[in-house]
Amino acid sequence: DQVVIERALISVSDKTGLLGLAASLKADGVEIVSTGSTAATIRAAGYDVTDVSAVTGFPESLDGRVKTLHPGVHAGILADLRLESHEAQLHELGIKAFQLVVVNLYPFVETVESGAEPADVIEQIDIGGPALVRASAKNHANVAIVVDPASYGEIIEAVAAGGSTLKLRQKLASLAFEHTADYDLSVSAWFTENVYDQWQDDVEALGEDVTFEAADDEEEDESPFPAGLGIEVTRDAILRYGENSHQAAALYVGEGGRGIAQARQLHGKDMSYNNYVDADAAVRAAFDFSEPAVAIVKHANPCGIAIAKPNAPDAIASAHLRAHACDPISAFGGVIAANRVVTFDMAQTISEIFTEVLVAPGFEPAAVELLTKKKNIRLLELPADYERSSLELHQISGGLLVQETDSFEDFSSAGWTLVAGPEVDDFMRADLEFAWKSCRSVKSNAILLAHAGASVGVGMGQVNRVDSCHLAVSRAGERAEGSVAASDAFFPFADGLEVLLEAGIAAVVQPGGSVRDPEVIAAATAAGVSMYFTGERHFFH
Ligand code: 93A
Repeated sequence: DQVVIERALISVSDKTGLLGLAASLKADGVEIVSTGSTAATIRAAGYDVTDVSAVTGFPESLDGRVKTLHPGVHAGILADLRLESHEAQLHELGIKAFQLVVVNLYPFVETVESGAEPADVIEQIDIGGPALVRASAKNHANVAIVVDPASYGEIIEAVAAGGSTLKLRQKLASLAFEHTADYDLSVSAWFTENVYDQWQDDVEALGEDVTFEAADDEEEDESPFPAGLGIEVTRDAILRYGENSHQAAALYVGEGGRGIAQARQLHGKDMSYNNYVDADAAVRAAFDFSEPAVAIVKHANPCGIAIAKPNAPDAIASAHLRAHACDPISAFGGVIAANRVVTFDMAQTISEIFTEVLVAPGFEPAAVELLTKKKNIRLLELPADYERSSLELHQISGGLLVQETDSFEDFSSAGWTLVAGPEVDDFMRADLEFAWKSCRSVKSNAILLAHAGASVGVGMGQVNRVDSCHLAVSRAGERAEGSVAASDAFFPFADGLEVLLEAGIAAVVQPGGSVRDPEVIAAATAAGVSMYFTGERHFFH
């Protein structure tokens, strides 16, 4: 099992003991192949050395990133010369085998410790070196791998004694894999820490305060928008992370505001970024109604909205039950908003459904007592005089889009125009008004089917209206029959409406205004279904 050493590959960053090793190998007639500065060091001491580029026929390139990563090198290391086939292939390919590989890796840890910039640290992640080490260690039946100058003495002795023994090569292989594993652990640890540090830097860069200053030039201006926004926000909390775990995030709160950002958390784990986004969407939906209302939101879209008659017994609990019934599958893990105090009955139902956040203007003490027994739910109490911001800000790269909030003030059916079918009765009119309002908090393209003050099918966020119709109808199932439909914007063709008509909807409300309105009206008329135009659309993105 002794392997005679005729050819060695030496590629070392740490040149300790290198010349002693080279001198001894040369004295024993070993051919040495080396990379860049290793070859230069050996050659400068007067020893004969072959450049690795002469073996690969390829220059050391990409600033040294590719030196030994070449089949001319790796086949010479990985050939198992106990097999005739391997020997024959090497011969055919004109590749000579190595019996000794001496490598130590780029000084990654030392570079990190020197406080180098991340880009310089990354350059010190050795790729070719570990490949040499692992290949040699795998093929320890044929190759001795040395990763530490402390082992040079042992290998020098072995060469002088006629070659490496299997026992020595096995020991060296074990050390080699330990070495590359340690190395990779250091690299991995650096990534974790460095990414975390960058988060901290990002958060620091966010600063404590952000002020949208009024611009100096006070031009005469008719718009509701001041030249500067005059909104001052202060960092309130660093969130665990943003929309995803690799995004740093913080909550900034406006002075004197009364929105979701100022809500008081009564119970549960810290609020996350997504919790806030969903809670805001849920509250926005529930607070569009003056009647007791509940909205259940997932990924910023309602999967159930319902209202109850103000004088109904436990109206808010009933609104919740009916909102939940819209789409119980999606409601799992949802964020629930109520626009009234949460009662014990409502709490009891919710305690049986996995819910991320429950937000409301208040909670009955018995409801809090029950829900605080649940570890996973977050309870959020809105400021007593909760108010939505009157402006909506949407960040785009390099700026902010600002718009007035799309709020319902007096959007009753009184201003609608009947364009198809007969006038509806009061019950259906109330449902149409409910559907129209609810549909406003569904992301475009939005189609919402409703019955008796509750959504029964929601089609949201699709890139065409036909798909939203299909989605709403399929979610409603049999409940589509006899329900009313609302569409956040006009039907550009009759196709979407036809999906709803086929499902048996009884009435529809939509903005109107498409050049193809006549076709859409004709489809509703032919089906005997009442259709109202509101003249106003409610996109929501
Ligand atoms: O940049 S690398 O990942 N690409 C390679 O192909 C490669 N081959 C050997 N680093 C590579 N090496 C490493 O270069 C060795 O692990 C050793 O640490 C270093 C020796 O380079 P030089 O002889 O130029 O000092």
